[in-house]
Amino acid sequence: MTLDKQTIQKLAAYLEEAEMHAHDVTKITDDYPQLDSEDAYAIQAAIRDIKAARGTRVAGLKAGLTSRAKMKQMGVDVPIFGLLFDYMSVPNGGEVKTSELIHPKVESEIAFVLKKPLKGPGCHVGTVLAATDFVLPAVEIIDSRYRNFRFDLNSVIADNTSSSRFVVGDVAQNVEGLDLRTLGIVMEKNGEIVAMAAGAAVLGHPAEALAQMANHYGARGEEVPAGAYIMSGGATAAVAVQAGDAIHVRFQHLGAIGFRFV
Ligand code: 0L1
Ligand code: MG
Repeated sequence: MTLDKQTIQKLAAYLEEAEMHAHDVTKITDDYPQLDSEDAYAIQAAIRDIKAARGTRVAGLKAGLTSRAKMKQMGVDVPIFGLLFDYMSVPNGGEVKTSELIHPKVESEIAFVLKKPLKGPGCHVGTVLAATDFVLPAVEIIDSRYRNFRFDLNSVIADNTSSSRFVVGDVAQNVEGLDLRTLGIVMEKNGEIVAMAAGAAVLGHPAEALAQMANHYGARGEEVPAGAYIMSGGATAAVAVQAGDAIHVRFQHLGAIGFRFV
């Protein structure tokens, strides 16, 4: 850690205010280049506390930067982890208000709900599958608070990994007999295919993202609790959207998700 408590609070308030008022800001490492990943996760936790004081609750967890392409772009080989809040949930078939967002992008993901807690270190794909109650299709709407979506790793961790909105599909499946690596996803914007993927695009297996998440929390003496809703990270590329766009995503074995930007 390089920052004191007061600076952590100040930077959390700066990013949280940008999110709530949908305006972009300069990245925090411009002013604090020494900021490390522990500072960044502390800022993210301080954002959670600001929201909790207002009655906002954590609705789930997410892994980000889970595709090789995004990792290469950021020069990292481990994913990052963020929080999903109650007001971020958009119903399947619903609408997302672009006036509440800065420059949204959509990415398709496989989500997990756990029946047992996951406690690292030592979690792997097998541990995760044994602890999984069911999987669901999901779409994440990411919206960096940083100008032009430009950031470095620690800035984006602090900015709660660009969490903004998420849509959960209606088809829950047991993982037994389901090969999440080969599960196909086709994403359409306004009736045109804009991205395609298989589950293996996420770290070779989407459950690997949860294993790394559990190991990350485990190193901090925390666990991923039973019942948690967890998004494993974008399998498809993130596609920019604007008001008027309609998104439709088909997931093999898991049904479809559709919603609009207004
Ligand atoms: O969910 C994600 O993979 C986003 C992580 C943060 C990077 C970005 O905003 O693209
Ligand atoms: Mg994501």
